[in-house]
Amino acid sequence: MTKNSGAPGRLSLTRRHLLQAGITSAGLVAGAGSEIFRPAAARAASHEQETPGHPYVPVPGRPEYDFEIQRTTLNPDGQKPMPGITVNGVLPGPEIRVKRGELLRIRTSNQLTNEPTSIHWHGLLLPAAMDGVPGVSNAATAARRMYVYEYPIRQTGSYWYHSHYGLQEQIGLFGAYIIEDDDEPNPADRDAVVMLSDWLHRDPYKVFEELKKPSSAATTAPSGPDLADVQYASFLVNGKPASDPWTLQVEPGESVRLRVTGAGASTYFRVSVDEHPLEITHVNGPAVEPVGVDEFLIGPGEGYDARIRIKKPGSYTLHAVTQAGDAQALGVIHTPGVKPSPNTSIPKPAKRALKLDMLRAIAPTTLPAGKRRDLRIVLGGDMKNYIWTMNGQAFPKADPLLIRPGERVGIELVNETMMWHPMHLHGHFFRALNGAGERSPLMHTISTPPRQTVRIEFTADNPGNWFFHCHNLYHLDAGMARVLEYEV
Ligand SMILES: [Cu+2]
Repeated sequence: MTKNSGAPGRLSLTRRHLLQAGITSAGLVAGAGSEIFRPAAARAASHEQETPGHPYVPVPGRPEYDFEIQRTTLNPDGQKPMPGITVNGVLPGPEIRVKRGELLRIRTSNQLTNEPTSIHWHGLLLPAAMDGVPGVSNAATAARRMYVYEYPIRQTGSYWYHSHYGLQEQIGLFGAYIIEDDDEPNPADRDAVVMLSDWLHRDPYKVFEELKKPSSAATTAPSGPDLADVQYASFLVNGKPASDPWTLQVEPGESVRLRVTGAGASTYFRVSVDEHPLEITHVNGPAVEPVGVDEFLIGPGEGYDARIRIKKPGSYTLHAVTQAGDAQALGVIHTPGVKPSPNTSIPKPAKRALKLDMLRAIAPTTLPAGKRRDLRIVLGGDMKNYIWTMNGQAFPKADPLLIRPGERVGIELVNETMMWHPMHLHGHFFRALNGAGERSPLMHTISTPPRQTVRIEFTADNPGNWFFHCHNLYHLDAGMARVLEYEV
């Protein structure tokens, strides 16, 4: 059974156990009593108890969360108190941990006095009105107003949530979102969330303004790839800096699933663990055929679950090195009785690094038959004015991409810029056409390297208006986005 390190106290019994024990699923949440996790067990029980003479009909578990979105002073690296916006005052926000088949409700209360907010559930297949993108799928939640998100959980894996309003994500409004699988194909003895983020000692809106000033932009084209356009003060693992690192205690012999999320606003990280090869078991949520590597690159909005086997007692540093290679976030994994001792040296790039063409889904992902529509999208940029475009248009001054229900939509993403763009599609999984044929992996975010082309395809099976955009927050705000709209 999986031990959920750091999770608010949900029972980790499987539904099967509960059914065997004759307990209704309302019992699933009984006993969980933390502040941020208020079960609906009491209310649910009055409606959902088995009645003599009536057949037993399973009902979904109904986990509920209360999110209070607040202004907070944050000082994660201990160097400079900064204004932040968080859920329930913590960085990262509280972890959501649910199971497939449940009906999740999150009550959000926007306690900001002068600013709207909106929460996006990143990678979730949900009804469009729950997607949390102001002006695309939802209205923003105004200052001092509430909004209740509720939707069924149709998938499993590691995801996250974050603000989709302005640059709130950069200053703390994000958290982990885990969906457990009772029939996990790539199990581990223990799991741990590893959220990688970047932290500024400046107002991100000022940083953005400066990027937009022609004087600060590069006046000549860079000769090589451009790996970062924002200078950060610190890089964090689960909100903790390298100087006071996040730690995880494990047992020798155990397998540990690290649920690594790229929660930085604009940073790509190279991730490795000292003395431990990594097995990539899940990408962007779904399981893949486990593949052995020594490091992987993860960008904003991407998710990779890496399994390690703790061979012997010790202290092992998890490194998340910025793509530019000049700084790192780190965490320490250690066995009982061994003092966590961070290795602060920056590892050199490993030879055995994960590549897109190494990924294979665990089962065929071939799309059902349907009319085909092919789109070609050129990712472009005007660094002088800091405008980022898709087919020459900068959102919101951009045409929608029209698709029809049931179509198979192919998209060729042609990156003509010198930067990486993690392109994220809301509300759907797409197949990354990486040469794996019928086993092409399912993803919601795919990195397009500088001057390269990637191809994806998906079935238009979730009508609504859906954002498709670069998950570099500054590129998004500078226009690299489009809306996919379903026409009839
Ligand atoms: Cu981008």
